[in-house]
Amino acid sequence: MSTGKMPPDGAPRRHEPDADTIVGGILGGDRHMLSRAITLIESQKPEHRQKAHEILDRCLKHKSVSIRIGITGSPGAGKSTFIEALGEVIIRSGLSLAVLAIDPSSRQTKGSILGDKARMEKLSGRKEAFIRPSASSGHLGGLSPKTHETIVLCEAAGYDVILVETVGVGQSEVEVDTMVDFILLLMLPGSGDELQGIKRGIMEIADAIAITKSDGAQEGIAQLSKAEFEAALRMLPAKYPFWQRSVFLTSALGGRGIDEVWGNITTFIEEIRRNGLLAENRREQLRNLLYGILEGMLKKEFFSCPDVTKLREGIERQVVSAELSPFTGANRLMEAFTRRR
Ligand SMILES: Nc1nc2c(ncn2[C@@H]2O[C@H](COP(=O)(O)OP(=O)(O)OP(=O)(O)O)[C@@H](O)[C@H]2O)c(=O)[nH]1
Ligand SMILES: [Mg+2]
Repeated sequence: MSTGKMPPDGAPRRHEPDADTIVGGILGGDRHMLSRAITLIESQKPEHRQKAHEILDRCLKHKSVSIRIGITGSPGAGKSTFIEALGEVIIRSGLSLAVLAIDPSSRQTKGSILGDKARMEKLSGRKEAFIRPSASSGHLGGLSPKTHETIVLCEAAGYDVILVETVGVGQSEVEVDTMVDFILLLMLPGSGDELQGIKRGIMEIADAIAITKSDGAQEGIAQLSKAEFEAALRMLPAKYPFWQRSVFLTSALGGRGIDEVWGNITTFIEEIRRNGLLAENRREQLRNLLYGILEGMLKKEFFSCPDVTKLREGIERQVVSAELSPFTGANRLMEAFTRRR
């Protein structure tokens, strides 16, 4: 191996490009620089966060208006495989795409992340596609302001379509709704009974539903599910006055229904471009990002405040043993925080 890259003392040289170089790279379509910037965003180190924000500030000025789509559904619903098939359709229509596959921390294992990438094997080999599996922590469903910041970077890099894969665990869909323009809900054939519980909330924010794996022995049951979902949608209040939500039968393996779903998405996007909702979405999404970041900062500041740390354990113990009400406990901690220094 050549030693030309090693400094004289033999220690490996750590060449960390500066913010300018990274921004230049991102704007020039260098996916290696894009990956690097995303890693900085995901880092917990303050100096990385600082650099990430410098990069983001500059990228925000350059970003294009992409089509942002959330793909959500239960674990194993077929999201990654669906994205692989949809990605091909998107590329064929002449567009480029970035896929952010968010892995909730509860399933944060190397295996599942690599698995995701393997399921998008064809897509990850395409120059028009950028795939970033990311295991984010702390947020239910894995979505956080960091996901939104990553979307901004991908837009600066010029990707026309951004797909965000999230596992439907209740909270994550609500969060994805604050950063994308269209939400596609993927449901398995025969999952109609899930409509009673938590999934009802998910349906309310979906802009279309695809019944996945509608192939082979599942065909018949998929047909039945389609009718069930259509009936359920009719009972829900409309999300937008101009949009009728559709249910599609799809099979990522056989390519069934994928073109139709893409057609549905592009029709929706054309409509919201025309009626001004897309621009309004972007404003609202930025507003949400502002408060999301601020909330994160406040939380961090609060829990790292020495006065709070000193009192916290004792107050928690008193609350748990019912000596103190949670309200009084919270108030005491807040007082310690606001009177700090
Ligand atoms: N028959 C059939 N099987 C499919 C289809 N799409 C996906 N599968 C299978 O379903 C399984 C799960 O697919 P994934 O794409 O990994 O599902 P996912 O929703 O991304 O899963 P998580 O990310 O783990 O939540 C895999 O074994 C796929 O091969 C399909 O269209 N037809
Ligand atoms: Mg997946």
